[in-house]
Amino acid sequence: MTIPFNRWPEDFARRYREKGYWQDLPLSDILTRHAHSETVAVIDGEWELSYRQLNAASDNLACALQSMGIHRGETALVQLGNVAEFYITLFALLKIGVAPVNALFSHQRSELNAYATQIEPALLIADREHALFANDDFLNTFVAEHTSLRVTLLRGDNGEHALAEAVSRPADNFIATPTPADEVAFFQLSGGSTGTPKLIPRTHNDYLYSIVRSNEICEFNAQTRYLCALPAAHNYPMSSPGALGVFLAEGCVVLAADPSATLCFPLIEKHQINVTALVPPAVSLWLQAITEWGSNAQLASLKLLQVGGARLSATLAARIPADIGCQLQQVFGMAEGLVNYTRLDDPIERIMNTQGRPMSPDDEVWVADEHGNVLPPGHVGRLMTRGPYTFRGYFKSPEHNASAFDENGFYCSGDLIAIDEQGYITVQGREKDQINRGGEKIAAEEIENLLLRHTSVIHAALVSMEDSLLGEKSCAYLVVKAPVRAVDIRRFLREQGVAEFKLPDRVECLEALPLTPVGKVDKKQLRQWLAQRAPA
Ligand code: J2J
Repeated sequence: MTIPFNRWPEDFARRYREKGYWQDLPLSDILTRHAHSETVAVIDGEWELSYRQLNAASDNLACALQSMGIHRGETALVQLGNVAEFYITLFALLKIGVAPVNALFSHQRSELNAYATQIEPALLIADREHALFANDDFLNTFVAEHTSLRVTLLRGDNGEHALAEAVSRPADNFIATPTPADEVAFFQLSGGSTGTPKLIPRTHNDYLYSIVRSNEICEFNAQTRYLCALPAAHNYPMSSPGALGVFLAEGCVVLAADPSATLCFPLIEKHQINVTALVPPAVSLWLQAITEWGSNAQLASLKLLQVGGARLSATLAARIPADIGCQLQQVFGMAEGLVNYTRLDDPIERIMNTQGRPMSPDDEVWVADEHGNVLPPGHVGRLMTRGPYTFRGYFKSPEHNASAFDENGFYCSGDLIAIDEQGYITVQGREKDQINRGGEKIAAEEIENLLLRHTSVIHAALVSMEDSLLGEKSCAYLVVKAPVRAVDIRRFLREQGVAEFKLPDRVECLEALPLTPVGKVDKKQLRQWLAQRAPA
């Protein structure tokens, strides 16, 4: 049983292998190559695991899952936060050829249902610490609704679903059964712009290459001590180079539950962290903390700060070397593949003012005008890309894929960019119907569909509004039958089981939504109105 996905054409696959990008190794090789190392791989609070222990724990879980009848070619829905079990589980599943969707810890009922409906998982791994799984009410409904589920393991459970028991039960004659390296290893989550959250099939070959290449550019090595403060399941702290880059290099990953300064600064000092990855709003909060506390002394070991996920302003960028006292690297990436980095030895002007350049010599990136013609350097247009680690289609989404790709397999990310004469990219805006709330992506259509379920709502449009800290927040413009308050709308959405960051920050009611000449909702007009109006 293999998971269907859109493959790269044969001639591309051959070229990527000839150039050594695709190594035909399973992703689990990142860990198993260090199986005998006593070096500390991951620190989660007081819990430290060496590479040998991490590998053994994932062998144990893999073996336990096999004995429960979970086998190669199946899928799993996993929801774990920034805890060591996240990596134990990921490697265990890779070893037995089970492809997970790693839901974010902020995801709720609506997102988990959407993912389970798409992948029909045999296995669910979640956490009793998540409100949904604190008791068995939701679990029972979820298992009843998703009839493919045969096994459930929960972190923090000490009964029949105990994950800890499966992790600690010694593996007995474990034989790894990873999927072939050119098949799906796991699914990444798309930031999305459509009604249902889309899944991105990632193969062992393409993902491992993105990690290997990221390590070369970011110079991760055995001395790397990386703080993972963004959600561990996100593509950025997972692979750019992220925790998997650190493991590949035999460095050390320290986990933080969130990127707050109060939590991260002491961890950086205690564990002598030398690199971490943030989104721009977290950088603002760090700078604010340094100003308030009058010192950056706790950050003395930090050499490199990666910033990405959303546009970093030049003003904020300039304060990183000055106030934090470390080097900045801009990262412009996407879970669909393409990752751009400023290089460590780039001129300072490039590092401050651009989002870097593609990491692979075989990333093909060009800028399209509205008719699909190539634009010359310096002109703003749509980002088009294909390459050795950029996917060829969303999972089971032929219709959406038909519009997201051109006839030559180039993916249109929905970003508006310019590329300069030297190949450096600046992100200028966005065409996709998405809100980037401080790096957290909200698909407008997903929330609009939920808003339309409200009995008072006739029309709904979710648009971005500028925010000094987050960059963007969301505003819901509604046409209603009966008056509604913002709090009611937010409560209603919460009841629909959607992640908290997707709730509109502001709600406005209108007589009618403005329309474009072709009759679509004129979101540009709505955004302009918001920009002109006083803050709520
Ligand atoms: C402006 N917009 C950016 C940047 C991403 C590394 C880093 C980030 C992601 C990520 C990732 C941006 N400036 N520096 O997966 O491996 C916006 C763009 C892009 C979208 C992708 C990685 N960095 N963005 O953020 O899949 O709009 O991945 O298309 O969550 O974030 O979002 P996502």
